[in-house]
Amino acid sequence: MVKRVKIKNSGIIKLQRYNDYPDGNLIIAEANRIIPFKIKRVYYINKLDNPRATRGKHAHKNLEQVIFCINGSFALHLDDGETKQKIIMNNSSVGIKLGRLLWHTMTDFSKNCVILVLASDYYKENDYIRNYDEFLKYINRIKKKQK
Ligand code: T46
Repeated sequence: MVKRVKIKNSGIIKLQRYNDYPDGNLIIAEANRIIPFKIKRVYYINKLDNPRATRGKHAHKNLEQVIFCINGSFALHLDDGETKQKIIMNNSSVGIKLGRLLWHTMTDFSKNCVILVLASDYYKENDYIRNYDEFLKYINRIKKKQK
């Protein structure tokens, strides 16, 4: 797992963890506290048996999320339009914030990989930007407006 995230609108989120090995671990995520928003949706991705599978390849206009790898490992590729970073996700108590306007792609799933995502809103397809050139144009439009 990475020590520092250099991408805008992202960051590392470390959950409280009770290590009771050999009786297992207990890991806690509280909304509006360690998770920086009210959680409206939870989804998980499993059965990632195809080693060449690629998921994500999009950005969100407004949605905020925190992504965890709660079993196994995968590679998370982040891109804020200026900086790119690859993060190996392999620690179930450490999540990465996927803030607004962050192009993200997931690859290199281990066979036992399970991804858990906590999201600030319900599913809305019109919040997705699924084309990379459109993503760059969208960011540039926002930057111009902010000047
Ligand atoms: C994200 C990454 C990390 C729904 O109908 N409701 C939902 O809540 C979700 C998440 C998806 N869907 C539908 C939309 C598509 O027809 O499920 C289908 C697969 O979704 P998608 O191709 O967007 O899956 P991923 O794994 O590429 O992306 C997902 C989330 O969609 C996305 O918000 O940030 O995980």
